[in-house]
Amino acid sequence: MDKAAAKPVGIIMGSQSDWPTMREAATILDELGISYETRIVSAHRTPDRLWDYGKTAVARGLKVIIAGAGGAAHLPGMMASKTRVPVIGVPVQTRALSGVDSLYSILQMPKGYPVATMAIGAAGAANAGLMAAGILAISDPDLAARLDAWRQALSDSIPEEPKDE
Ligand code: RP5
Repeated sequence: MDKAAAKPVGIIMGSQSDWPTMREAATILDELGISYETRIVSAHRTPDRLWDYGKTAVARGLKVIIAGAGGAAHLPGMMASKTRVPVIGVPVQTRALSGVDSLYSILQMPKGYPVATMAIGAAGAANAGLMAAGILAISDPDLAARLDAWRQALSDSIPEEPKDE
């Protein structure tokens, strides 16, 4: 396989219902010109797919995996157990427990298999995209410049004083 042409980021999620949240990560990657793939990979409903994805991640040239799931959110941790590719976990907000269930399911990994856990919901997904960009920027000066510009633009957009709505 031509690793130079491989997509460096995999965005995976437990369900189609996670996509509105995980799209926030994809939007950031689009803005920064980072290519990625998207897959539905459920720890519970498609465990063989999870296994195959983790087993082939390094060989396929993935550099970072962003994994979002809700409820009993085992996908990020199981993926981290299967590949040394860094996994960034996004706790998807749930109706029953507001995503605290997702957060706790992703956060408390046992020593040896880390998941970089983001905030619950859309902000967490966007930050996962930015975290992935930061990791890739370590060895990509052009991307580093784009990320610096993105951060500066956000900073510049914040007014110094509040105004009446
Ligand atoms: C998890 O269960 C998924 O990540 C999703 O957040 C949640 C609910 O999935 P659906 O019932 O909407 O498919 O596995």
